[in-house]
Amino acid sequence: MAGDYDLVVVANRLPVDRVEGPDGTPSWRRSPGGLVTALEPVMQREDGAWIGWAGTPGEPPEPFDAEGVHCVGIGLSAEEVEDYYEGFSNGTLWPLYHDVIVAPNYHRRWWEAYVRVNERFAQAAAEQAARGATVWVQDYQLQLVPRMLRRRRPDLRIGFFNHIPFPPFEIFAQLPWRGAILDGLLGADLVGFQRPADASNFLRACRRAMALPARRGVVRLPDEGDRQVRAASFPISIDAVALDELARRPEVQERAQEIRRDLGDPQYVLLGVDRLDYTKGILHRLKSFEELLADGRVQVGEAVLVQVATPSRERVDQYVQLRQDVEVTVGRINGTYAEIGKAAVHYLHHSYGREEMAALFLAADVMLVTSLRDGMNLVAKEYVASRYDEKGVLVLSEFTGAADELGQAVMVNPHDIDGLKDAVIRALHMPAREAGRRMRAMRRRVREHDVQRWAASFLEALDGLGDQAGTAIDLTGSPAAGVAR
Ligand code: GDG
Repeated sequence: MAGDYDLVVVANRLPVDRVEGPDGTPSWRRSPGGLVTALEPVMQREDGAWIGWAGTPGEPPEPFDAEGVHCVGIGLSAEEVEDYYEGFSNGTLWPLYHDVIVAPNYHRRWWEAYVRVNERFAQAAAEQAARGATVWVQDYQLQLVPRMLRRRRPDLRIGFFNHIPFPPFEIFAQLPWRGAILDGLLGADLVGFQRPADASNFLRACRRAMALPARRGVVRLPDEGDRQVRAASFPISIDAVALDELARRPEVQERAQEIRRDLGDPQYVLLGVDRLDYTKGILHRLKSFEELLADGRVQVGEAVLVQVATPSRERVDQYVQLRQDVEVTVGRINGTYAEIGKAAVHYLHHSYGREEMAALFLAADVMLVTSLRDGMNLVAKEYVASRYDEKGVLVLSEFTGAADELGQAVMVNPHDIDGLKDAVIRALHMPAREAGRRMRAMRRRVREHDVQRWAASFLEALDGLGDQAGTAIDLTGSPAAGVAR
């Protein structure tokens, strides 16, 4: 029952969005995500297939080819979208894995849907993968797929990458289905995480919940002939060169100047760009800015905060609540401090094109990334990659994966509002030479560790494991992955 594809990516979403032409004819356009950028070259070279949900409930589209990738759609009923996606993925796992910032909900019906949908993804992967192929499963929505796939196809080489944090065992232990999730992941040959700390948390969970020998980045499975599963960190990144080039375009630079003019030519532009998600620390950011205005340490007209909050998961209760809280807070700040023609906060609840994002990054003197917990945070890296002029200061939460790499940012603990306020003032007043030195160092890091290198290092590590007859994958660059203890 083997298929034709030597490399199969399994992700919650397909790498394309459905668009309708003026006459109503549907077509597929590449979605802007980093994962697509990272994998596109290798998918094209390796005869790759991509398995994912098309993003709307109902029957899946027929398999189709787009941008050199064979796309296989998975169908989800409206009820499965509610239970598997909004429910178990985003109402249980997402808050649990982000240190229970909000309380996770545990519902057996959600779990049953998660199992059922994971089976469907695993079955599709089993049908597409050629004998000895490599299958790369992405993220927390599909943690059971590695095991389900191995049962069907023991000949495959299976990798899994978790884009969000893996929590400490004391938190993970809450999950009623913790053993099943770990067993699901242990179906893989290689389990990748953003930070070494996430890999360590996973290994500890294997020891504590499964009583398995798990040391020095390897879990041994005595019941499976001592098969070994490797766990390591592979910090994800962005297409740094593409963003640098975009930011250098004259029309993007002009747009950046126009944005500053439209904001009333303030001395300081502060910027936040996030999905509207409670993990991103948007309320903490707003509170510190409000207090700086109240204390008179920044003045309206002199400084303005632009907050892009991209709509996200709008049917999940906690996101409805967050949106209300953010909008009440922005309204209060502007009501109290704004003057006619001089807003304190520009709150933008929409998503923008890549050019506009690059122009916003260029227009911002200070970028505020204040996540309470974040697997990586690509926005921090995107800001750095756009600043070809070596200007601008990044204020970065220590609770992001990016903080492991961007040590020259102004680091903050977003829970410490006084510390956050001081960090913002420090960023606003940082001498240009110091800001330039820090930005140069961060730019070097992001350029050298880009998303292509991330994908190559994961696939190389996977390819170098085990004795299954995997197809060798031709990749350039050979960065060492971090091994967790
Ligand atoms: C998860 C993990 C991890 C946002 N608004 C617009 C827009 N974006 C783009 C950003 C960035 C991406 O979306 C968001 O990535 P982040 O990494 O910041 O955050 P999550 O969405 O939470 O992603 C995270 C990531 O997976 C990858 O592994 O880093 O920790 O939570 O690229 O630029 N892009 C455009 N318009 C918008 O309005 N074009």
